[in-house]
Amino acid sequence: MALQTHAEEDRMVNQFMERLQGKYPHQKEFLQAVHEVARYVLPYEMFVPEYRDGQVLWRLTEPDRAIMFRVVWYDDKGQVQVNRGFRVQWTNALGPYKGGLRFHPSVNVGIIKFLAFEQTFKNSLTGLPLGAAKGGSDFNPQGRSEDEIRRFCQAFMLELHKHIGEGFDVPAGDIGVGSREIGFMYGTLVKLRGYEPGAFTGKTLELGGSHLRPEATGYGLIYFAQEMLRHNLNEDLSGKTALISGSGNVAQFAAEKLIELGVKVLTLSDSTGFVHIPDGLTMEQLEFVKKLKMRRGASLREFAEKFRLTFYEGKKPWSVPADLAFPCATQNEITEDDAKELVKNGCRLVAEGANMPSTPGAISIFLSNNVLFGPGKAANAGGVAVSGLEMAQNAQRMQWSREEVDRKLQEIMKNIHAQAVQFGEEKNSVNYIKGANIAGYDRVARALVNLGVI
Ligand code: NDP
Ligand code: 2IT
Repeated sequence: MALQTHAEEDRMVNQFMERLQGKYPHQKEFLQAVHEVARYVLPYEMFVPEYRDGQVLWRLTEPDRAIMFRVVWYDDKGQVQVNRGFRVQWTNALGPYKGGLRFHPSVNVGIIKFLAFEQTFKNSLTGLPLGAAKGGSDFNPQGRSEDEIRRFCQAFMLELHKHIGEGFDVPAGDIGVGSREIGFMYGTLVKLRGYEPGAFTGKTLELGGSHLRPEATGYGLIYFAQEMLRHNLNEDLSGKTALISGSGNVAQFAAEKLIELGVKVLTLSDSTGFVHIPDGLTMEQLEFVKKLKMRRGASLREFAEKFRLTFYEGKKPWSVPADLAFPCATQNEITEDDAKELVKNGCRLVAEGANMPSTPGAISIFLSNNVLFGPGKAANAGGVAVSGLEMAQNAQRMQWSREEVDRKLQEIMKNIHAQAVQFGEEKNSVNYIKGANIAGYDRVARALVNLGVI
């Protein structure tokens, strides 16, 4: 087949997106996530007759099913609260539906769809037998007591338990959901159905969780960044400076690994603002943040006050000069202007701990300025990868050592990096978005073709 011109490729991608936009005009995050994939995958799909004729990417723009439900519970004042619950099961072509649950007031069907769509390619990249899903609720845990959080989790599970299970659909955590919430939800499932540790990952060790699952996303992110630096610049992380956004699960353990590797972490942030740490975050300070953030809704202002650091209310950290940036909070947190600021200040690598934290405009700025850019579906895949290892341990009725899980996590992150390089290598650089998208797509596409048109 003749090579297509850029104009032909653009036309094909635009037509594809117009068709999708016609169906889901208001789901902007979902459309954004599909566009980022389609612009690289559609031109590739054209060259593989089984994929093209099977309209594989178009099929992958619809989930297997989307479940929406009412969650009703009593708050501490005895008042009835009503929330919306979601579970979007995208595809089980490669394994059981797999992906986290997010509790955040911004959650709606478009957000859960973008996350489940992204999860499809991410889970494929891990090389493990993992399908894709995402779920959650518009419940806001901030300022809620532990009793309220437990009651909400139980009410949420009264419906969700009908749709999940070992070997079928295996949820885990995401924003607002950590091992405590997983414990409450799994506890409800145990009460309703009996012992079934394979129905959730991200459990505590006592409940059959895996060593290193809490650390996995953050550590994996830094292992991935290490590979990027070595492959492209033949450099190590040691001695560099870094910005981190967020101060939750992913941010905390990205920071921990960076400190361990001799990197100065200059910032952390949350939904109230960011803290500047000119001398670099210490382990003692990080322990304080971990404890502080166990209280959902606690502001980093308390951390700044305790250690006499400057807190920038309502601001993001991207204007602080640093070598590396790790967005670990939420979607679209790096705008085009933020990206320009990062480039102007000499940032050389951005690796996404969060899902889709960079806007399309920001990504263009990074790519056109030769900033090494590691997209979330590759860079943050360590979390779901160790979830996959947790499922393997549960199936074996075994618990592997921390060292063994860490070894496997490092191997998986190296392998994801190698796949992204294989499919993303360009003349003088690696386009990691292209590489991750095509490599992730290729494995799931092959599975879908082998399964027939279903
Ligand atoms: P947490 O709930 O533990 O932490 C989230 C952090 O991001 C908090 O500091 C929170 O601030 C901040 N944040 C959340 N929403 C916003 C917002 N709208 N504006 C500003 N700050 C915000 O979640 P995780 O660390 O688990 O998740 C962070 C990101 O990483 C998400 O994009 C998630 O999808 C992604 N991810 C998570 C994985 C995991 O295993 N947990 C795996 C792969 C990706 P505050 O404390 O004020 O609420
Ligand atoms: O975005 C993600 O990959 C996660 N929140 C983790 C999913 C999982 O099933 O471990």
